Amino acid sequence: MSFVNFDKKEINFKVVYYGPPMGGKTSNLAYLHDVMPAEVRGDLTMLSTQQDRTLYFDFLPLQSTVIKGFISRFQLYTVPGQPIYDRTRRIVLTGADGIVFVADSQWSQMTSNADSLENLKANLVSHGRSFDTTPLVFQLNKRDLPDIAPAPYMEFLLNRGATKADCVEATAVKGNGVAETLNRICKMVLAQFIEEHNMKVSVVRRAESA
Ligand SMILES: Nc1nc2c(ncn2[C@@H]2O[C@H](COP(=O)(O)OP(=O)(O)OP(=O)(O)O)[C@@H](O)[C@H]2O)c(=O)[nH]1
Ligand SMILES: [Mg+2]
Repeated sequence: MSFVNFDKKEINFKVVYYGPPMGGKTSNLAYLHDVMPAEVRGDLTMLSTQQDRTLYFDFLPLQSTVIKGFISRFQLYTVPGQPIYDRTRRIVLTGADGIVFVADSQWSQMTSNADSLENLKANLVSHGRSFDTTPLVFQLNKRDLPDIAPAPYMEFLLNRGATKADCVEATAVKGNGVAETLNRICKMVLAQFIEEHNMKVSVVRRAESA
């Protein structure tokens, strides 16, 4: 959940990159780290195996826009995609304000995408969260490869929540679609924060006038 530090005038948001093994989650953070100006981004922490598979998580903090005098900081995490690391995924998902689901566009990976999406839904439920109300962007990654599913087909398979999520086509290793994905999820997270904040204000006002 977003964390407001009134002393430092900061709001911290957590965005988790989720998805099937080898889908390209770590590649998203690696690209962002490479292209973001040094004054905007912190260090990229990667906890991986020798084969570059994420073992626990990757972490990249970014400083973003100012809202009403507060600096918003987005803390980007990836989960390990390999099925055996489910407990770790659940822990990393704790308190996520937004999720980027990095799907692998190769035909051979459609079952893996679907399994990972079901796993995400179950893990959100285990945190008492609803899949349909959590800000979410589907990134259709690896669009550079042959034998990929058409984007509308993938969108049909993945994007059937009550609230339709955004879909972005990407080639994370080349950086295509990576910034757009991040922009979209950050906007959704900020919009939800502002809406929730206003809701609380209006509830207080109603109580005062009663
Ligand atoms: N051709 C192509 N390869 C990609 C793309 N994105 C990632 N890869 C490759 O896919 C492999 C896995 O990428 P990662 O970013 O490590 O995937 P991950 O989702 O973090 O994997 P786990 O941590 O094991 O869950 C690497 O060899 C990447 O270079 C892409 O858009 N196109
Ligand atoms: Mg990884």
